[in-house]
Amino acid sequence: MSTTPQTPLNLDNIQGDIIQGLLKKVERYVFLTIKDVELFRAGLQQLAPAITTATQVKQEREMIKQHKADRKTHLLPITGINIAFSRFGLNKLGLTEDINDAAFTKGQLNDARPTSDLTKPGLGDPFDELSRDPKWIPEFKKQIDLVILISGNCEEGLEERAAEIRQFFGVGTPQQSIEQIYQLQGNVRPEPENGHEHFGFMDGISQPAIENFDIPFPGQKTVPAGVILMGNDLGDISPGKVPTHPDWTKDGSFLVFRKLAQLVPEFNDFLAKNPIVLPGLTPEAGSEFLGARMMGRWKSGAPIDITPLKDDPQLADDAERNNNFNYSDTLNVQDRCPFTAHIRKTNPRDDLGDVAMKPRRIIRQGIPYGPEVTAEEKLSNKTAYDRGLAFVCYQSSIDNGFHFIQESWANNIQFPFGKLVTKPGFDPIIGMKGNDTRDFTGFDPQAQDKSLTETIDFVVPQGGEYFFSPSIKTLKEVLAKSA
Ligand code: N7H
Repeated sequence: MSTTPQTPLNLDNIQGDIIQGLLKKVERYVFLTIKDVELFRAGLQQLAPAITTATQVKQEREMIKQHKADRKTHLLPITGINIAFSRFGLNKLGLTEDINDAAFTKGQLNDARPTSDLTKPGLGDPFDELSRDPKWIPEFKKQIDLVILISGNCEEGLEERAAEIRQFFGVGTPQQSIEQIYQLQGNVRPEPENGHEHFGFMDGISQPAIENFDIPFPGQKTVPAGVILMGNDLGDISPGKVPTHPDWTKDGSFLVFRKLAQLVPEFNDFLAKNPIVLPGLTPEAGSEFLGARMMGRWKSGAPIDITPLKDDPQLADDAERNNNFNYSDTLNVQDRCPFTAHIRKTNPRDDLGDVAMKPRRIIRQGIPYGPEVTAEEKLSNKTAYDRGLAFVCYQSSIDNGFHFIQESWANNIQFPFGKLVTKPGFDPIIGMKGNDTRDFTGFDPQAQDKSLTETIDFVVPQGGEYFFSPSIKTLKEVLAKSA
């Protein structure tokens, strides 16, 4: 626990999605370019008061808690709006100074292109051999200046807010100041899969707690606010560098967006074909076990570091217990959790220790998109409809956060370092190596260096961009103000 006195967060100045997440059953991401800067600024002045702040989200969460305590079952009509700008958008609005984040300045398209630098393999997205461009949908290869996030508990509520926004920016009139490049709408999956992503695993269980704001659950690590929010105490520094984010970034955060398609029938087919064989385990249970060891949690969300051999849905639902593990008893063995399991690769906890982990923490706020798997897809083991994760995460440094986690951990076959197995392999969920196949070890508790090869990617990046989610003050007093 830090003894340094810290300034409380100015929740009125922070956009609502960053530290707590907009409340949502559905969420639309609208990707736009600015056609006319001055008209856009005028629209932004109207939009700014409608942006959902962290204060509002905090109140809404309390309202929902009360609503549930009163045993009311109808959904409260809550909607939300947030906004974030790419470096193109900031430049158009006159903010051209260096924001001191290489990934943000480069943009995600450049970051996703294959590199010849073996020490910095980048995001590793599959690419077209001729153009060397990542195999993204064309919309994400265009210049995107900003993204507007609209959330709600139903389609109607969300559409009402979208119409309001279109009006601010004169859409469909001669005063139109923006043009839509693309939009993606996500939705929480229907019951009983509510809260689970498309591979079937419960998501959104582990987030860092923010010092001076959250009360951490047992095992939940606390990070200084500056790890997520720029210009805040401690943490808002790159290791070895002085904090050099410009003043106008204070209370803002970088928003990483990735459209990650998930090939669910193919993933399930892979599990079915490679069950873990143990005495007394049926092939179905062996497949479920393999999935749990690739993820580090059972589908219910129960962590395998605590319950390695069988699922425990009660543990999964218990916030006092479901993050209370740190691999400290298994630093060199994988009887419980493989070194390559998705949650161990992306948050290796005591494999690295608190000090090294702090600058690498991110807050994830994504939502699944696309329909449920159809009977026909199940039968053919082939994806016919686009579905996946609208991946969103926040951090005060993309270089230290998302970019580092993807490049240096998920895509790095030697990470975590210093284990008896010197090349644990890729993160079997999100590890990428361009157009090559990927291996991972540790899945078989009885033969921990045995390796499995994924010949196709079950998670396919289809595009994205790096954005900056400004404070309300910067939105009103800098971005919406005429130069
Ligand atoms: Fe991951 N999944 O639903 O299968 N992730 N993730 N992720 N992820 C986590 O602990 C998933 C992706 C992290 O603190 C869980 O909340 C899928 C990227 C981190 O112990 C599940 C995709 C990055 C954690 C998933 C995807 C991360 C985490 C367990 C892509 C960053 C917390 C639930 C389609 C580069 C680890 C939970 C911790 C957990 C899934 C992407 C990072 C189920 C499907 C791109 C830091």
